[in-house]
Amino acid sequence: MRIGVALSSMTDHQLPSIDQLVYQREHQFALFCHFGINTFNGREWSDGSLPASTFAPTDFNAADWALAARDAGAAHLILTAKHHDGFCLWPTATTGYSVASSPWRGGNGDVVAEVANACRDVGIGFGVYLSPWDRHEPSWANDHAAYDALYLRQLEELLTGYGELFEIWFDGAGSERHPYAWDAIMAIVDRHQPQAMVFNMGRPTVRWVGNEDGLASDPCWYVVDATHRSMFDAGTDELRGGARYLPPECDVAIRRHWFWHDDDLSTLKSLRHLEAIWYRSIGLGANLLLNVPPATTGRLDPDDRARLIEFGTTMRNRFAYPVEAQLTQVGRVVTATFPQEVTIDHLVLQEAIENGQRIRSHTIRDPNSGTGIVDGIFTVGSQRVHAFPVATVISLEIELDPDDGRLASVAGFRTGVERIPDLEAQPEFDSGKVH
Ligand code: FUL
Repeated sequence: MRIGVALSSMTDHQLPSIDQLVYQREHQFALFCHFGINTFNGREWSDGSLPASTFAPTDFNAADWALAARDAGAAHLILTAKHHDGFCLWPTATTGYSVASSPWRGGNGDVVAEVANACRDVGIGFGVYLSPWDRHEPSWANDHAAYDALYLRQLEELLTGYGELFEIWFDGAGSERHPYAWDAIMAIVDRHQPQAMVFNMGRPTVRWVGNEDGLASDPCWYVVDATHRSMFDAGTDELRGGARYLPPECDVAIRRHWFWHDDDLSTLKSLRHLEAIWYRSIGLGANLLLNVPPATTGRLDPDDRARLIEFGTTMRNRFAYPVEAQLTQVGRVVTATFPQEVTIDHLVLQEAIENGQRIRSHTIRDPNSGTGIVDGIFTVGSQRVHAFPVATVISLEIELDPDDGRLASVAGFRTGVERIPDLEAQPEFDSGKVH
C-alpha cells in the first residue's frame, strides 16, 4: 500500500470530497448495531439455516438504540440489514428468509424502517450494512449472475425505501476474491444515494483501517492506492484509477463479539480501554465505529448501554472547554498564541485538509522556555490529539513538515489527564460461536 502522496502530484482524487469532509469533521464517532438471526441463537456467524421463526425480540424499541447513540455523541448509526447468514431485517421481495417469516410483529415488522425512523427522530444519520457474502442463497456460490441480480435488488430496496443514508457498509469477510458486479452496484448507489459514504469495497470513499481493534496508527494517511480485504485475508485490493483520498474507519465491538450473547458480559471493554481506543482512532484523525449489539429483547443491553454513555460523556466532558489559539505561519513554523497564559495538558490540532493531507510530521515546543511539548510525531489530519504533562504557556511553536502544510486550528485543554491511556489485554474471540 502506497502512503503519503507528494503535494506536487496531488490530483482531484487525492483531495477530499465535500461528503468526505463532513464525514471526517462531523461524523468522527458512529454506532454500529449488529442485530439479526444470530442474536437469538448465540451465534457470531451462521450458515443461513437457522429458522426465521427464532427471530423474536420481546420488547423491540429502536428509539432506545437511537437515543443511546445520540446521548453518547454518535453522529450516525449503522445497522446490519443483512449479515453473512442472509437473514434480512426488512421485508424484502428477494427472499423469504427475512423478518416477514418471523413471529415478530406478526410477520409485519420492518427493523430497517423502525431504526431509520428512530435515527431521524433524534437527529442522527442512518446507514446500512449489506453483506455481499450470503450463506443462505445457493446462487452466491453456484450462479454469480443470479446472485448479482438478487444483491442489486436488495441494495435498491434499501437505498430507495428508507430515506437518506449516511453510509453503506460493504464487509469483505467471506468475499475475498469473490467476483461481484461492482460497476452495477455503484451505479445503484450513484443513482439513489450519491452522497452516502461507501465502506471499503466497490468504489469506496472510506477504507477499513485493517484491524477490528479500533486502532489506527501514526502516520495516519488519507491518500492510499489499495484497501485491506478482511480479517481472514491479509491481502490488499488495488484501487482502480490509482491512489485516492480514502480516510480510515476503525471498527471495534464493545464486547469481544459483534452480536449480543448471554455469556460474554465479562468481555465488556472497560472505560479505560475505550478511552485508549479513542486516542488511537479519533485522536489520530481516523473515524471510530463502535459496535453495541441490541439484545434478544430488541433493546440495548443495560450494561453495554451504560458503558457506551459513560464513554461518550467522558470524552465530551474532557474536551468541553477549549482555549483557541490564534495562528500565524512563517515558513514551516506556526506560532499558536493563546488569548492569555494557559495551563494545559491536551492540544487538539486540525489540519486544513480541504487542501489535501499535506503535513507529514510536526513537533511542538514552548518558545519562551524552549521546552519540547511533543516530538517524533507524524500526521495531523482532520484532528490530532496530544496529551502531555501539564504545562503553562502563552504561545507554542509548531514546526510542520513540509512547509506548505496548513493548520486550521489549535486548541488547548486542561483535562486533568496527562497521558494517553494504555490499551488493556483483551480476551480471545470465542470461535465456537461461528459456524
Ligand atoms: C467481519 C464480520 O465477519 C463480522 O461478523 C463483523 O460483521 C465485522 C464487522 O466484520 O468481517
